[in-house]
Amino acid sequence: MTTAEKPATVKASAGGDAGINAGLIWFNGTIVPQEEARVSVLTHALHYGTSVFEGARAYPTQRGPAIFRLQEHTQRLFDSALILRMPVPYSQEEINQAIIETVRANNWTGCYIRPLIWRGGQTLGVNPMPCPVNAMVATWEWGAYLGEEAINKGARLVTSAWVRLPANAMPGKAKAGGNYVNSVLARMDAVSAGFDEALLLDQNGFVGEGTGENIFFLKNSTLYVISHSVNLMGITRDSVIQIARAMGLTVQDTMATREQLYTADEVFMTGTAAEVTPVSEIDHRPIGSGKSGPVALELRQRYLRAVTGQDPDFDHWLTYVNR
Ligand code: PPE
Repeated sequence: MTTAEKPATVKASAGGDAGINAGLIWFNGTIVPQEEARVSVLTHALHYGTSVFEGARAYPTQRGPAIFRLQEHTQRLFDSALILRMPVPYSQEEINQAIIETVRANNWTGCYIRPLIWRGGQTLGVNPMPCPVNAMVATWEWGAYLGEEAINKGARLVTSAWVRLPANAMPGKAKAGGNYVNSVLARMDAVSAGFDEALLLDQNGFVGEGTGENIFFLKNSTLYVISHSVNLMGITRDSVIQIARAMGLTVQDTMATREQLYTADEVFMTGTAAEVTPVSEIDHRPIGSGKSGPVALELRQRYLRAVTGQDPDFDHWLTYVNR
């Protein structure tokens, strides 16, 4: 095995996050350099996945950086915490302010935003109740989630052998750290097999979601969006539904089997990180023309206009960082 083929092993005494430049991090109420935002190896969340998080983005606009749907992200973060019975030691307004301050402190024009709330170290053992609840907000620059090629040529998906979390096993609507082992397993298999992303089905074989995206498909001019069922209620999903309706498309919520995706005119995925990413192939079947679909690309353009403050109809979605 050559060095290049070796799997990455991280042996970093500093914690192994050197590949991410997060600059200044809001850490339990104060802004500190990334090197100082450290936790103990006996952190409960590290052992049992007892964390909840968000993924939001700030985009450059003519009026400086703006955070997209900030309150909706904070609300979902608190909903996730409630589901996991984690008492958050901050108000929603304090978390909103922490996010704004972190973007401002780093002078980003645009960035990805990762708030995280987790059970710290006090006792180890499954019961998290004695462990203090911590919070942080980190930001960094994050480009095309599945690469530029996935946008231009369309992403190539493969149905995963891993099933999307059954509702009575894990709370899929909580953005909880532990839930993401499901996504991690599916993503590793897909990438190792040469695909861009995995398609997860639910326990009954219906289409669930990607490892970090919701799924839409277009058939005979109707836009179908996979129903919430076991999936995360995506904020991008909701935004794209509203944008599609505003452009005159009929949008319908539905359950679907995988062959409905195979035979769709277009398929695309939505997510904060993925934005709107067209899908060109699933399980070796070309979707529609086998290229990025025109409706997906149009919705992507309109979404990018909305997030960058170029669509007055959706300006209420933006929180401007410099007021
Ligand atoms: N499903 C899952 C499982 C999911 O993780 C995301 C977001 C979505 C749907 C779309 O939700 P929304 O971002 O509100 O539209 N995935 C986040 C994490 C990605 C990661 O790799 O980490 C994201 O896009 O920020």
